[in-house]
Amino acid sequence: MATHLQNYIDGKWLDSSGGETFDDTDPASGELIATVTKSTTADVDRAVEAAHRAFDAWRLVPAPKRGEIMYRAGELMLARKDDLAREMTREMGKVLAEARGDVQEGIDMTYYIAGEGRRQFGDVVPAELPNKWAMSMRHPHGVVAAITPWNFPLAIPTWKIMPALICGNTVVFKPASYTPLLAVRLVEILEEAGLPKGVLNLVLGPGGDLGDHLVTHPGVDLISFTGSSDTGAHISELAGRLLKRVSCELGGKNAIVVMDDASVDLAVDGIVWSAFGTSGQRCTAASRVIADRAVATDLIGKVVGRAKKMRMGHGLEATTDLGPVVSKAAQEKVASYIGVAEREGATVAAGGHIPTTGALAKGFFHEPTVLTDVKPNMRVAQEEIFGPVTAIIESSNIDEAIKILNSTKYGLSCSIYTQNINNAFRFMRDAECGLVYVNAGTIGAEIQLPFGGMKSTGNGHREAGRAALDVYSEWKSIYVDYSGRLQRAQMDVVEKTGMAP
Ligand code: UN1
Repeated sequence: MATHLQNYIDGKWLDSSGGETFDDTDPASGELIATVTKSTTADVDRAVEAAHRAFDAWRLVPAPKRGEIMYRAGELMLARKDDLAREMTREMGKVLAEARGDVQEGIDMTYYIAGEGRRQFGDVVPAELPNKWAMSMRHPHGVVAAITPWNFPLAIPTWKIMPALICGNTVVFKPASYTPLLAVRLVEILEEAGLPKGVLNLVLGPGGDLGDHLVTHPGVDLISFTGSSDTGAHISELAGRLLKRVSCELGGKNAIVVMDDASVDLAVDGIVWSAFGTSGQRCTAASRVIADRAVATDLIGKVVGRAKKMRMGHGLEATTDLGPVVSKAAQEKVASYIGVAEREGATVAAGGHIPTTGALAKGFFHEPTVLTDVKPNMRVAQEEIFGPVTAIIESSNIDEAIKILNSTKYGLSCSIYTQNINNAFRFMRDAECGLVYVNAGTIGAEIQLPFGGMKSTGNGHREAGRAALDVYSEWKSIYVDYSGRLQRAQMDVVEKTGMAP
C-alpha cells in the first residue's frame, strides 16, 4: 500500500492547507510509492514563521549540544542505512550500491558537522593598541531555505541542513518533488534525534511559484540551492534584489582527459563509472572524454564495448548496471540530444535509444550512449545533458586537452589519466574546476573537502568541508578595549616600544 507523505511544520506532521496531493512514483516501473501533500504558499508562510520563532532559542543552544543531536541522527542513519537505500532506489532509480553510497555520504557529513559543534574556530589576533583584544566569531544568519535536488536525495540535504543547524540557523527544507520520501525520512531521523520543534520544517511540492515564494519571503535570510544553472540564475536574481545570501551549486560539463601515456584500461574503468554511474545524473558525471589521438582508437573501442554490455533494469536487482533516469521529461531530454548529436555530425557509437520492449518499457530508461567524432564546440560537448551520455573528443597534446577542458561555461569536476607527473601538475594548476582528480574518474568527492565549481557551476560558494561553515554563518569581528582610555585605531599607535634598545 502506498504511504501518504506530509509536511513537517513547527514539530507537527500536517497536510497542506490546500488539500491537494501529487504522486511519488518509481521511475523504473511506474509503481506508486506515495501520495504527497502539495504545499501552498500559505504552508511556506507557516514554515518560515515557525523557523523564525524557533531561531532565538536555537541560536543560544550551545553548539556542542546541537552537535550531539547530529551524532544521534548519524547513528540512526547508520542503523537504517539499508532501508533508506532501498527506498531511495525505488524513489529515484539509482542502483542499490550507489544508493547505499548516498546514505553513507549523508552519514559522513552528519558526523563531520557534529564535530564542528566543538570547533567553529574564529581568530584571536594581536591588536595594534596596548590593552586591547581582537577576535572574530561566527554568527548565524537566521532562517535558511534549503532547496535540494533529487539525484542525491539524502546526501545533499545533509550538506545543507547539518551545517546550517550547527551554526545556529533554523531551516525550511524544500526537497525536489521527485524525492519527498527520502526527505521525510531525514526529517523523521532528526526529529527522533531530538531536534526541537520549529528548528527544521519541511514543505513538499513542486518548485515554481512555491520556490519563488520561499526565496523572496522576507523571513528567509539565506537560500542554499542545488540544481540547474537556469534555476540558480533565477533564484540569484530574485534574492539579489532583496540582498539575501545565496549559495548555488549548479551544472557541470565534466571531462576526463586521457593522455598518450595513460593506462588505458584504468581510464576505461574511470570513464564507464563516471559517465554512467547514477545514469549520468550527477553534477560530477563525465559527460566528456578528451582522448589523446595516440590512444583514442583503443580507448573508444573499449568504452563502446563496455557501454554495450551494460544491463539496464530496476536498481534493486543485483544484475542491474544502469537504472532509469528520473522522469519522462528527463528521458525525452536525453533522447533529444541524440538527434542534436547526429545533426551536428557526431557518431552514435553505442546506445542512443529508449528501450521499448519488456519490463524496461515501463520505466524511464535510456541506453548508455557513447558519442564519437565530437568537436569541442558542438552542443553535446557544451551543454549539460544529465543522462547516460558521454561525448568523446580527440586532442593532440596536453595544451590542447586543457584548452578543450576549459572551453565550457561550467567548471565543476575534471580528471586526467597520465603517468607523467609534469602533465599531472600542469593539469592541477590550469584546470578551471573546483574538483580535480588524477588517475581517478570525475566522481567520488569526499565530504571533508570543499565541494563546488567555478564559472557558471556556482556563485563562488562551496559546500561540505570547513567551507560549508562560511556559507551558513557571518563573520563578526570583536574588539575589547581594556585600557580604560580612548585609544584611536591607526592614530594612537605606539611609535616606540618604550623598552631599552
Ligand atoms: C552531485 O552530483 O550533485 O563526487 C553530488 C560525487 C558525489 C557527490 C555528487 N560524492 O559524485
